[in-house]
Amino acid sequence: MAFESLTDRLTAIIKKVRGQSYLTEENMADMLKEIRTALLEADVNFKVVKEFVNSVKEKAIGEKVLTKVSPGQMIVKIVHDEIVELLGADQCGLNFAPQGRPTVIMLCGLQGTGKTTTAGKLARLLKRKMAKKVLLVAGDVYRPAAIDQLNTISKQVGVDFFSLGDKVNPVEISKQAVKKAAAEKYDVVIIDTAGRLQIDEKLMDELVNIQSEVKPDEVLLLVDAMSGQEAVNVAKAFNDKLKLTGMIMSKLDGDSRGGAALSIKHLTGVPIKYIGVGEKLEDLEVFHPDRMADRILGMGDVVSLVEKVSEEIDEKEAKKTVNKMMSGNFTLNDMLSQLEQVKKFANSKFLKLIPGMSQYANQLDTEKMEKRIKVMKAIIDSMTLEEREHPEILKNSRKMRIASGSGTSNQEINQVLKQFEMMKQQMKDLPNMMKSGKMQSMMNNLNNLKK
Ligand SMILES: Nc1nc2c(ncn2[C@@H]2O[C@H](COP(=O)(O)OP(=O)(O)OP(=O)(O)O)[C@@H](O)[C@H]2O)c(=O)[nH]1
Ligand SMILES: [Mg+2]
Repeated sequence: MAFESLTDRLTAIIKKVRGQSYLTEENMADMLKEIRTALLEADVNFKVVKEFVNSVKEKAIGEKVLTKVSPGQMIVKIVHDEIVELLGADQCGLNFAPQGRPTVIMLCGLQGTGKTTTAGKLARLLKRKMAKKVLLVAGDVYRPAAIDQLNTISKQVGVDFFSLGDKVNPVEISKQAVKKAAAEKYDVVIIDTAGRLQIDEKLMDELVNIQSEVKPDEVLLLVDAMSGQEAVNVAKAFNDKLKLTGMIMSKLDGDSRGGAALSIKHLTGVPIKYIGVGEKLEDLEVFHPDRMADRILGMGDVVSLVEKVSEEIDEKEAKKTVNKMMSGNFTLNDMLSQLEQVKKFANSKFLKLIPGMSQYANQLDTEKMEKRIKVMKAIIDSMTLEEREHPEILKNSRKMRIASGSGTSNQEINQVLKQFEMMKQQMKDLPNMMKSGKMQSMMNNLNNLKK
């Protein structure tokens, strides 16, 4: 069962209780049972689930529920706080070395968990957000092309790259890299290491040797969110040998079993420091337990939403469009840029983070939307400025010209115009729709783009 479904499920459960004025033993038992099932299906370890459910129950019963707060609100808060507690009450950043020597970060984990990609993501983050001078070190000499992969990534990020080829052993490579970094005043050294399909002695010994040679400030384990329960055993094994300082859960964007995050934290005590939310180098986020709990509960993650949006969408541009939309001066050009943003939005999984919107996120088919937007763009590009501002002047002769200019048909142009009229109308109605919960009809219309 997917991580998203856990969100949906808990949302549904809480909705049930929300409607009731009293929290009875009976309706709480139902809810706890469903929470239990949902957590188990989301791959949270059964021991963790048992403790979790018990502690929610204890707290709920212990509290006086018949106060000003509604029972529903209370349960939401208790469940929320429990999840935060389970994930680690505070967010924790990276440990940096004291002034005068570079911080050394070693990434480890099974094959394909995202070590190399995350090395690049971390380098990008450290460079851009903290202005650090970073050296990426190719410590995987076994997989063919691993060195090239990291080299390419380092170029994309714009940080330096260190390799001694594939004939020197990774312990020596790491040692020399750190030496160079100290001499050349790098702030951070990130060592990418080799992965294995399963934990094996040789891999572990090598990692232990690198660790004792260069004494990393951070030993971070990459855990693939899709790997489910098994991830717990892997994390335990790595932690036993290496005393991990943290873990990074990758692929939380996918159809992932995020329940493992809860279990690993609970069973190993190793804090989750970052999460990977996509294949691109910017898809790394600081892990916030409270936000994650909000997300699990479907309450929306407004803070990280705002951060992301302001990073990727030009706020002024968006404001201009919104004002235009609301005032009714919405043009074809606006529609195009609007759809581009919606697409960006849906692609970046923003939708899931907006309170109440997670249930709609899966309904958007972004690929088809993309194709449709291309056609639309071709059509609009073939219009004159006047036509774009006043599509009502588009009669047959003009449409024929546009069709041949854009390689589309009369019918497709009519579709775009119809879509435009619809959106224009909806944009005017948007404030009311938000209030009256008519978002579904808007989603249906967005999906009309699919054809
Ligand atoms: N969707 C998604 N894909 C990711 C994420 N992180 C990594 N990937 C993808 O996972 C695949 C494996 O990533 P790598 O970084 O090469 O993994 P690795 O641990 O270095 O693999 P080995 O070196 O072979 O052990 C690549 O296709 C990445 O693009 C993530 O957060 N989300
Ligand atoms: Mg790799």
